[in-house]
Amino acid sequence: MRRASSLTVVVAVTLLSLLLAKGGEAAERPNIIIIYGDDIGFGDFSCYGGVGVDTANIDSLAKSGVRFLSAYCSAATCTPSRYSLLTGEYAFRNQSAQILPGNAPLIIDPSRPTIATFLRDNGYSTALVGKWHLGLGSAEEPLDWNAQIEPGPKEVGFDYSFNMAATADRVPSVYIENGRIVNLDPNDPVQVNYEEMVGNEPTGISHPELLKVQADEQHSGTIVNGVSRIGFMTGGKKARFTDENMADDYLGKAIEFVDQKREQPFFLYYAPNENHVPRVVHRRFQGSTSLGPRGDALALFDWCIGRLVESLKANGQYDNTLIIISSDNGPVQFDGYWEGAIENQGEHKAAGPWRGGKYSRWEGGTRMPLIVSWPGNVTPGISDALVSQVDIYASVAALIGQPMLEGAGADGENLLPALLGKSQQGRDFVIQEALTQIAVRKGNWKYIPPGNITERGGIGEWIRTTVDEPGLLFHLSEDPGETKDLAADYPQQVAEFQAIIHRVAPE
Ligand code: NG6
Ligand code: CA
Repeated sequence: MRRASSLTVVVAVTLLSLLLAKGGEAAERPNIIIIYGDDIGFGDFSCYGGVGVDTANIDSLAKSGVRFLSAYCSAATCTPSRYSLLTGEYAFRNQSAQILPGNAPLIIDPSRPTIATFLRDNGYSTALVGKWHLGLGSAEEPLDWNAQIEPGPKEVGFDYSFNMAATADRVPSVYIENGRIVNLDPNDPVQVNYEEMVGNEPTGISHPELLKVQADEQHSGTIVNGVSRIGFMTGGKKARFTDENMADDYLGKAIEFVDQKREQPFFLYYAPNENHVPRVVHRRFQGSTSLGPRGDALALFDWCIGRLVESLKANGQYDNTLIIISSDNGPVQFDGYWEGAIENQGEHKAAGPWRGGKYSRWEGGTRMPLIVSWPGNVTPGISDALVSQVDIYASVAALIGQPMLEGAGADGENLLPALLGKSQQGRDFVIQEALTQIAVRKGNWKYIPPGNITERGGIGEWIRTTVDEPGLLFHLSEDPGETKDLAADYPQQVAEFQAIIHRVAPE
């Protein structure tokens, strides 16, 4: 038998890899990046009508990708939404999936496979960079912050992690890399307490003169970097983060991770702090928008996305990377710190046309910006398909053509064709949650069962609305502001919603 010449071999191998890259294996195993903003509302990006802040990098991905108008996060606060995104299960099924203190134990049972576990088991290299807020350590014993911090991201599927424990406004104000506090001096151990003071460091109450930004009582615990936080910590002086550098720190780690993954498909869950409080951004961005620190943080978020995309392009990874951009809950202006967000918002409508924002069962609480980009593989456009972040896991499983792992959350639907802009067909209805109470959107209708609705009002103010029997019913396309309750006029419609709730979310 004649041996193939080396030229023939080279040609064959090249053809084969081209084939794989085009329609075969490589195309079904794109890199996947979920960029998860914090407290960013439906109307915050310029492509969604935001004014006073230019999100050119996000807008450009939206233009070549799909921009969704009826996309939802699972809840109007962080922890439950992140829980649903990773598990594919509605958060109201897990009683612990509520805003967590910084020293809460991990609320995802490590025996339950997340989207990260799933992708890791299917050959992906997986990473978390940024905000976690799903708890660390086990519920059985108090966490020692100075040892290996586990279980945590690794035990629920992330090969690599560089994260803060909870939020930037909660202690401990340190980064954790692969379960270890970064720059921890063993002679200066970290202690964290949410009930009482630990150590003798200044707090927002004892030393207000040390503060860069004034805070409410809740945010007046230990002062780190001139910002008082929720909770108390002591020790770990060298390990504490600097808010002004946080976006750059996370971006640096995200870029480092993707740079290393040129041969293996990767999944990056990139969760920057922006636009959560405290909004203490880098000097480069201070005053860069007309909206004050809240707008500056949005501009910074957009800039980070631009740099990440640039780096994917430089590495030749961009065309084979599915990028999903969204947020964990609706917007809030004042959330504990006097940053001027209300005073400076001008014409900008952070929740777009929707009522309410973070914490609330009004649309603004959970109706999110969502952009899906994957050059050559999405049909660019604007989509009104009803999709929820709880569907991302099942859709990604469909994308790579593998069944979800046993024990995965069962609330998600495979909406891959909709997410790729190939179909306008979304889910039939979606459950929205806010502070453990729910609402349902189906078609043009939205139903809010009896209970109450909580939202932030002005500075330091909360608004609570009581919802009586039989609940509130709104027609969203005719009444996006949820002002005209039609429950009394459409009892049949209300009954249909109640049946959905009875079936999907029984008490
Ligand atoms: C709330 C905090 C708020 C913010 C939120 C969590 C008070 C009064 N408010 O409890 O400032 O930290 O929790 O935000 O403490 S989230 O986006 O992580 O859900
Ligand atoms: Ca949030």
